Amino acid sequence: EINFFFPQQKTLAVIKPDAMEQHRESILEEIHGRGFSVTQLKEMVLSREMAEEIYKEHKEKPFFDQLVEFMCRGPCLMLILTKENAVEEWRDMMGPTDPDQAKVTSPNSLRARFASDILHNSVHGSSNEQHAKEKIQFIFGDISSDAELEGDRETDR
Ligand code: RTP
Ligand code: MG
Repeated sequence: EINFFFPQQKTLAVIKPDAMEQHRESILEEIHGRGFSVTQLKEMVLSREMAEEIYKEHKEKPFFDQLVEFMCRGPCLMLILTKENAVEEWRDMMGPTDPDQAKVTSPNSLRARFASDILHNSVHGSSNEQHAKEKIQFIFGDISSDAELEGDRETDR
């Protein structure tokens, strides 16, 4: 039997302030149900500066100020999700940015079910692996790889 090797990938997922009270548990259950490992998790109220950094690629967009304000209005849950193809799979689970579109094209997606509108759309996910690495580093600092963590545990015994 041939064993194919699928490398693990990490992505940054955020449960946005609009979804924290009502939908946080359902979203977490679904994340686990789809086979993601949550390798780090942190609840925090983002500062303006942090929200601007996370979304700096959108600095020139007309919705940038509203977006930053929204992201700072209450606690967010920041998660590192680990799985094969995690970036694409998490975006697939989220669905399109606009819930009105999501309801048509991806009715089972998180945004179709939990988002209120194109701004207040319940979840964030890195758009590519490079962004995932940068934003994870920004939010969580230097994280050891799982292999390194295993190694540490080995020497602790
Ligand atoms: P995200 O970055 O949060 O995962 O969302 P996304 O890739 O699906 O969408 P993106 O274009 O990166 O936009 C980032 C977030 O900005 C808000 N937005 N508002 N009012 C508007 O037209 C508008 N467009 C985008 C949403 O919160 C979106 O998720
Ligand atoms: Mg985006």
